[in-house]
Amino acid sequence: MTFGPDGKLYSTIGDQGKNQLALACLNNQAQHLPTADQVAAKNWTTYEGKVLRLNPDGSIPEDNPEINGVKSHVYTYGHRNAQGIAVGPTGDIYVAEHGDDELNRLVAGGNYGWPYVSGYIDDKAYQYYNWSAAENCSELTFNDVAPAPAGVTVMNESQFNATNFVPPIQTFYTVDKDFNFTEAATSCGEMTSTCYPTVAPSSLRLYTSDVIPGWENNLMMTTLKAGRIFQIALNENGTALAREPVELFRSENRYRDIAFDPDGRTIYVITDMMGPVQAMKEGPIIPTTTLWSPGSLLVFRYER
Ligand SMILES: [Ca+2]
Ligand SMILES: [Ca+2]
Repeated sequence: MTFGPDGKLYSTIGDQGKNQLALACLNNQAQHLPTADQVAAKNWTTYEGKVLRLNPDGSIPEDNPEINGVKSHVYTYGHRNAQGIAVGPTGDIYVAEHGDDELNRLVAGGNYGWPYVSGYIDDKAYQYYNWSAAENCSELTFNDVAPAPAGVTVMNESQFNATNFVPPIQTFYTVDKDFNFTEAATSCGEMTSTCYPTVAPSSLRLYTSDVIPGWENNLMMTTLKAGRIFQIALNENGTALAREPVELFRSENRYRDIAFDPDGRTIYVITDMMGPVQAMKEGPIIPTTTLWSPGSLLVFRYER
């Protein structure tokens, strides 16, 4: 959650893992929008997979977008799990999305694609398997790498044609079409997803000081399974990256959140207590759960 420059609160809600794993038979709400009746009844069940814009007293701002004819707290939708949110140097708001591994710039009323699209509409490895719509869903065994069983409908990204679709300004890093899921499952077992090239973004913060050269007005994005923090420079109007992200602080740690001391040279990072991270070694990715600094507050200091 963050305050915007407009004095409103922006709050993210993930899709709650619906249509996946143990919750495969529950309908994913990320593309579902509230009806006028639901808003009147304060029924917020469709708010999963959204970014909300609220007055600080919790009420719906009068200038919130009207989406499909209904004004609600919903500011943007079609999100998977936006764990990081930050105001950028131009006053625009950015979210770092865990699970489809995107950096998004929020546009009022925008549809960010999930679960129909992950990253760009490019028909890479991702297809939408609608498990929850299968009549026999409870009898099926969930599997996110094998062909869909009978009853589960499959949709290619290119079949999604919402006019308000907003592509990410960067992905980190979408699994390609020729990725060998079987090989990853063999070498990584239950931690298969740790071996995908995606990074599992967690938090997002803006560095505003001029102390560290080249960092002013850059976004810093922490990641869980990749063991690194990405330094992200935006272009002048904040609509795209100015250059490739820079990878910092590589370790065997799951970085949960980052904060900057007002002195501009001290950087605080908290880590997860447990969980898989990509091991630091050459060759194919393998996971490790032996973390260097589990459940720690780390301090990095710029000395020059
Ligand atoms: Ca998206
Ligand atoms: Ca894609």
